[in-house]
Amino acid sequence: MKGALIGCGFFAQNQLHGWRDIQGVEIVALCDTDSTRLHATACSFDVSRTYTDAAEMLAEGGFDFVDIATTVESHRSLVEMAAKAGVHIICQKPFAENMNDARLMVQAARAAGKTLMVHENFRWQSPIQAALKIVESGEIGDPFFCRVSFRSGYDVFAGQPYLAEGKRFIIEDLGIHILDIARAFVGDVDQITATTRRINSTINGEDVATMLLKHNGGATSVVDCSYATQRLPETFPQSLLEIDGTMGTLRLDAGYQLAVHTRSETSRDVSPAVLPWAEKPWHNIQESVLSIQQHFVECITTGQEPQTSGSDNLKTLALVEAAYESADRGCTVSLADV
Ligand code: NAD
Ligand code: 89V
Repeated sequence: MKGALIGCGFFAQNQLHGWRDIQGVEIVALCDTDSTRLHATACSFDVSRTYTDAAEMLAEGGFDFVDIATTVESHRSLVEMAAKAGVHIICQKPFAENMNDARLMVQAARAAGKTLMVHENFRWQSPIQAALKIVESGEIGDPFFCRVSFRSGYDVFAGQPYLAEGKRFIIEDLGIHILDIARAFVGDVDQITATTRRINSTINGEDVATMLLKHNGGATSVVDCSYATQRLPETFPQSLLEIDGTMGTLRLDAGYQLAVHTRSETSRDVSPAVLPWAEKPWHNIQESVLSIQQHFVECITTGQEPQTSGSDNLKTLALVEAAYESADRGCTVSLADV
């Protein structure tokens, strides 16, 4: 299977390592409007076809899928172009700038009959997958409470300076992953109530968000995110879990310690692998990049719908929009209205 990647920035380097680790996949073309980044990346990953214009690359073709690793402003036009060119698409999060764009992107891929998946990789982290397996097995019964918590003081702005510039920050960039994890554990959501704060006065957006979710199936979850939390040991980029079920509880604690309490108690270390190209503390995210890309390839091969398809991701994106609306208006927002 041949692929092309658009956007050779900070995070794309992980994606290119991931593609290189998947047997039977080859990235044959790269595109970036910044020719310095483009050529440095082409040289590191030994890719001979390079383009500064995505339309030109898509017109020349010669690949089965495109990996869109640019920031959100370009996602709609690139997804629509790729769909028109008749290739499968994996697109970074946040999927779109608004719900209207996101719906049109899903329609474009559907009309082309091509797979569209969102690179929503946090649920693919191996500690989260280990916890999901336990909940799905029924071991703790029916989950009625879920807390997904990401609290850190890590300087994300060093690697991703654009995160300090936008009017929106933590819900759109990071909360989107944490909300998606809550959906993976306890399903879709009816209502959300959120509060936000900006603690770091050198950035434009909010860096703390606390969200209360009422899920369709009756569970309640608390999703809390902060980049203003100085803690030792620093837990970046760990998502911690507390799930209470009718027959037991599950906790994913700091340091990737997974504990399950039913009639008996088990606890184990579920630390992610450190892949040869990975670097701590990012190894957890880096391993999930490989896993989600493997899932994408498997879905294309078997024709199955990806877990985090464009259409599935509309529900995560709607939660982001509803959370901002709730925080702005100081009220609970129904997802039916988003
Ligand atoms: P970046 O700014 O470092 O890289 C983006 C690159 O895209 C730049 O080199 C830019 O020149 C290029 N680009 C922009 N528009 C283009 C266009 N139309 N055609 C070709 N090239 C174009 O950004 P980043 O930090 O790598 O983030 C990229 C995306 O990845 C963001 O949406 C971000 O939210 C996401 N991200 C995801 C994770 C994750 O774990 N899933 C982690 C970090 C970043
Ligand atoms: O995953 C992300 O989207 C990243 C980070 C983990 C730093 O928030 O931006």
